[in-house]
Amino acid sequence: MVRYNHVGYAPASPKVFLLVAEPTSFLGNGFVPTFEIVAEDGLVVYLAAMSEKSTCTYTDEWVWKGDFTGFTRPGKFKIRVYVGWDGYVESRFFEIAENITPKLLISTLRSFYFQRSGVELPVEQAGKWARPAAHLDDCIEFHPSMERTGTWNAHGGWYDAGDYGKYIVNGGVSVATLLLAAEYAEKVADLSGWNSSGKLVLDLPLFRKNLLEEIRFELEFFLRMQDTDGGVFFKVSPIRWDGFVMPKESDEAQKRQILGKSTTSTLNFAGALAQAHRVFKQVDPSFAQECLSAAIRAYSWAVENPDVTYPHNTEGSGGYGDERYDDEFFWARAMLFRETADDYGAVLLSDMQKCPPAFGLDWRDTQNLGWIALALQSHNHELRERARDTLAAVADEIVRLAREDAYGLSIRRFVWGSNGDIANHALTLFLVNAWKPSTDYVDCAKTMLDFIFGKNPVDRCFVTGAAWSSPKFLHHRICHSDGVDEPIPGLVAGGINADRQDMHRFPHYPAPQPGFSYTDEKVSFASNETAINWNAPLVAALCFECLG
Ligand code: 9MR
Repeated sequence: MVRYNHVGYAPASPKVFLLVAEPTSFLGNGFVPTFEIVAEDGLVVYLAAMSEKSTCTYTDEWVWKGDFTGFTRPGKFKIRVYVGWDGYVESRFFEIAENITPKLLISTLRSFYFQRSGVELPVEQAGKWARPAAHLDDCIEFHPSMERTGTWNAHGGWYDAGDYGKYIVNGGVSVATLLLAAEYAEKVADLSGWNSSGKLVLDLPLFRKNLLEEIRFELEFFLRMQDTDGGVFFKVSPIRWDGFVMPKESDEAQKRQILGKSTTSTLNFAGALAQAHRVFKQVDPSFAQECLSAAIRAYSWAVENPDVTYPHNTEGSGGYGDERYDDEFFWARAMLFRETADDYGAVLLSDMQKCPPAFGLDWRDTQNLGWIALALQSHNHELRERARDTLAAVADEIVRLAREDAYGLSIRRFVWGSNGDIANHALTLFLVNAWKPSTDYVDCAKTMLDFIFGKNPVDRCFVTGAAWSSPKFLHHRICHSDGVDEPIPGLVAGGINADRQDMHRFPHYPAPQPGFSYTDEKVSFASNETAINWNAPLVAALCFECLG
């Protein structure tokens, strides 16, 4: 009945938890529970009343809120709530510690290393999750629909999710999101001298090195996916869906192929590689220049080929189908404008009108990356202020919606990958906070992250290896075939998905209400798969939380 962050809280973070009960329970009208924070030695260290109850529409629960933000002492504690004259319910022990967020940041970033395809993960780095190189993809054929002979080198890149596909559209938003984290990590190091303050909870130079290496691994794959005419192939996938086997066995069982070249994949590439120029120009100017030239060539291809659809073949791979191109054009143009100051002025104004910002990023709706690029560029102050004000209005709306919701969320539907949406809304708040500081934004974002780490209707921490309640049976081929009991750490499950597209596989969802649409079972690809575009905003949001 107690809903809280199962990993724990940083001392200075808001600490809000919930008590939930069915409306038919003994907790009738007018009853206001009290709660205690109990230390490991049994001593009560904090005591307060909970707020009046409200209701949660997606779980049909009564919900009371408890707040112990004022308690900041590091240690291990549990929450005890008195629910009657002599009855109480308790949480498990959780931590209050400075290093909670840095640890989560490092493990969620590291999950990208474990998603690497085509290379060996040696035991010195991967430990018990070491594996040999497979899916080299350095000499693969084109799908028959492309009517193209010959072979292509599409080596490297991250696996998308629990499957062995590699998709430019989803890789693009993911790598762009990590690039935002990298940009911010750089600024903090430059501006604050934080490392010398004595409060070392994160080894910033090392973290930045890891982050840039991981990003570059994907970018090098991206560069290989550009055709000689500037267009960018859409995806690399096996011919049929793989069973739950390791990459090596998948290689023995079947071939892999390149599929499609579309306007969306080409513009995703252009946007991400233009941003890569910004991030890498200090550390490796020639690589940065290579990224920018490739981005410009890709953008020119898209201008000449403005509505080339995605490959509709989904045998062995996901669709990532999207036939609206305005938002990708906006993203690519805004990032190129930021890097080159070339005159996209008039077009960008019309892009802004056509593509109002969303609450967060999505593989399909990418316009926020355009807005963010404009908010961060320095060539045109008027555009910058307009973008900042527009995004600030979005952040205000996120906070308003989150305050209305029993669990503190601004999403209004749980879709496939809802944890990605939640992390993305948090990331929007952190980003806007960078130019318009507000504790409302930061507190609201942190509360959303609490949801991902346990304060949710299904009483689960959604990130592998992070807490006692973390997923054990992720829909992830490697996790089920590597012979290691523990799943690869740092992977976020898609989470609650009211659409339950996997009912034909007979998953055991705990209750019929939409808020209970999650189950930690391998068959539940609709709620229990992981994907890089859900992990990336979580990494970025944690990065902002740590450094900001
Ligand atoms: O995240 C994608 C979700 O928005 C779509 O509704 C769903 C069905 O098309 O596909 C999801 O993406 C999957 C992709 O197609 C293949 N790799 C696994 C991805 C996560 O489930």
